[in-house]
Amino acid sequence: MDNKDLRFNSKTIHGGQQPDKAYGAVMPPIYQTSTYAQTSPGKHLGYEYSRSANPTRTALEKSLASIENGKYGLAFASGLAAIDAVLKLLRPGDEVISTNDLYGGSYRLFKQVFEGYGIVFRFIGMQEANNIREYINDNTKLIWVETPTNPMMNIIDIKAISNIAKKEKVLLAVDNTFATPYLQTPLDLGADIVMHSATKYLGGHSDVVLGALVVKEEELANKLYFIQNASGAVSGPMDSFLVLRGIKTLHVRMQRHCENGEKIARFLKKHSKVDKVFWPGFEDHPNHGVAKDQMNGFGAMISFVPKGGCYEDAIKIVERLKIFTLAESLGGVESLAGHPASMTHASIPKEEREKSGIVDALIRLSVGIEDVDDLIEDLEQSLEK
Ligand code: P1T
Repeated sequence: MDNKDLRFNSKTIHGGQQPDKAYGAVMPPIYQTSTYAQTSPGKHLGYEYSRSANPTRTALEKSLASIENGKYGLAFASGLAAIDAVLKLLRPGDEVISTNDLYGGSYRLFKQVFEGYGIVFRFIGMQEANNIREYINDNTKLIWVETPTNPMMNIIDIKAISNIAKKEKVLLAVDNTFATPYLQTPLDLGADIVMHSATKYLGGHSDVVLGALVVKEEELANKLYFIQNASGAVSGPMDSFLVLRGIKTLHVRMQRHCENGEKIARFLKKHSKVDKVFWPGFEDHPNHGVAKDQMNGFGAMISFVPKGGCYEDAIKIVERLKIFTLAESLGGVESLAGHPASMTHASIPKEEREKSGIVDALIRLSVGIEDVDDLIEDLEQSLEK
């Protein structure tokens, strides 16, 4: 059977994979080498130098392409390195329309690095897809969407945005880090580029930093491969192996993440000490209908604001947690709690942050796959004190 025809839960394990040619190893070996022997200049077994390509990275790139229903995968040293490669498709004067609620590091890369090279960024709310129309002009070359957004869990209608992008001949890139291809496949909804911080759910074990891009179009893939090789922020063999291993259990982990996420979200929503909870699975979430249409579940990322919440309340709550670890990042098997205003989104000026709802009292949870009753008890003790 061609790997392309497999269902998602088999693609995570077999997609794009073949036993290693040397000894039939079932898992691709970690080809920890920088270079490859040539019998004559340019005559080799397919690899010349590990910045250009490495067999372990190739195995991961094929897996990424398979699970995202794309054709070409590219692995980078981090999620931000993957975003950096996309932005290098642009030229001074080009404009980007981006969701106004996004990972603080992405915002920092846009504003503090690429604005310096003459790229113009417009950060807007995209919950109503038509909002983007008035920001599109002849210079607009890229629309950057995170959905669900980090950390407000806004849902953007990928198909609706893609219809507008296609008509206007603007590239659409979707950061699929929070959803993963288990929950949504943006390329099937019309996106041109899907991006991942594979550091999160794809790796899944909080032991690796890695980024990914997946595309369908050959011309776009070649431009990105050129940038990947020319700029050189590639993932190393060991890190590529770890993410490939992580992907093999993505579907079972995500299933439990989603089950636990839903229980925690509903627990928080009815808790007397909690004011607001942000999770796309709630029937009253503003874009719940879109989430139901474009996702196969609602994920395990949840943000909330404690009642009467101020900065100090939020800090006390996260400090008291015992099973949730206070840490940056998300998507690992273990539950994490974060304080976006002072951690992941601290690089966004307070005024900008608050416009999209990232108030000082906001707490973000990455619900892991522990026994959910232990997680609920932990939140209970932390909120009750
Ligand atoms: O950390 P890195 O692998 O470079 O990925 C950056 C990135 C990109 N996109 C999204 C949606 C992300 O959440 C991240 C990284 N985020 C965190 C570290 C965090 O705790 O939110």
